[in-house]
Amino acid sequence: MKLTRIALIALMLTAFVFAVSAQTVLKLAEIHPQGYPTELADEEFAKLVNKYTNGQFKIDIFPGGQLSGDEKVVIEQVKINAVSIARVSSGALGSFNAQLNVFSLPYLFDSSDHMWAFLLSKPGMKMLDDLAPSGFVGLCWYDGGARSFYANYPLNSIADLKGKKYRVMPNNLLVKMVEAMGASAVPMAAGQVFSAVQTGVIDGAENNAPSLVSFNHYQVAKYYLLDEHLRLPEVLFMNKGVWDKLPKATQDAFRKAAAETVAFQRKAWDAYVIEATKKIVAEGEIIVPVPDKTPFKNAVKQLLAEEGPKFAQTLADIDAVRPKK
Ligand code: BDP
Repeated sequence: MKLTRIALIALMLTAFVFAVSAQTVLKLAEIHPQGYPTELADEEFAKLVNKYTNGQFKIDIFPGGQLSGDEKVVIEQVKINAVSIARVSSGALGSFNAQLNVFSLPYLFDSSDHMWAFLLSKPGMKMLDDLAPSGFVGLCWYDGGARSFYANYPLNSIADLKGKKYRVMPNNLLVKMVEAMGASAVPMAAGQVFSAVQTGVIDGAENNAPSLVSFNHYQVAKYYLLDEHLRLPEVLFMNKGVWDKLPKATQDAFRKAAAETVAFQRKAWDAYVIEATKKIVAEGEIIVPVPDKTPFKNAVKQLLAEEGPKFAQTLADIDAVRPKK
């Protein structure tokens, strides 16, 4: 009897010591390599989480698509908690959470300022919470700049897209967008684009300048037409089951850490857009500006008329923060 009690006390003591000293390690997946603006923000997030949880939580970052070069697979990994946290594009996440697809509507925002005015507004922040039914908790938004078409043949106007094959992220709305602009859409993972362009399976793709560098696409697609059809915010998010088990104080620490990385990432982003653009120009990329985007906007008018009503409230909220011209 006495022995059992001693054993019980010993067990409780061990459990207590373990609970105090145990460190929980969570994996974070990132498709971009070390030093890329979102990866730097992931690192900052990990550092702040560690600090605000007094070392109880450690976040291990797997950059450069180490866990998968396919963001769809990464999102599935977060869903089953094979990976607890990831940073992905809202274009990819839109296939898992229909509301996010509003960002896949072309020419949604007038500018980066407009996008951020919305993302940081109440309805914009609420979209992070609204990932819950998909099994995720949104932590914060990051900048993903503006996306434009690039190809392995000269690109000067929308007419040059006609009949060509362009890669899109696996998302039906993005397929429809590219087709409305006259090209055939080929959904595939970012990690496959380089060889697909190189071997002529596709003629081009669409992305921001930093991604042309991070995926080396500028090496095989020398023509970049700055039509800026999309501004897809990036999302840092995690598995909801893991989140729900965290004590409130830890959840607050995660939220505080995430919120503090936003300004950090935006600054790193702006600097890297300039650096990446300089790099691709130096490497021989032909960049064609598109001062008048009317032909592109006209091409997607019908699509917007069909898809817009699905996002009526969000579109009204986005309109409400549109900067005055
Ligand atoms: C980049 C995003 C990345 C996406 C990629 C893509 O940062 O998350 O995976 O585009 O096109 O801009 O798949």
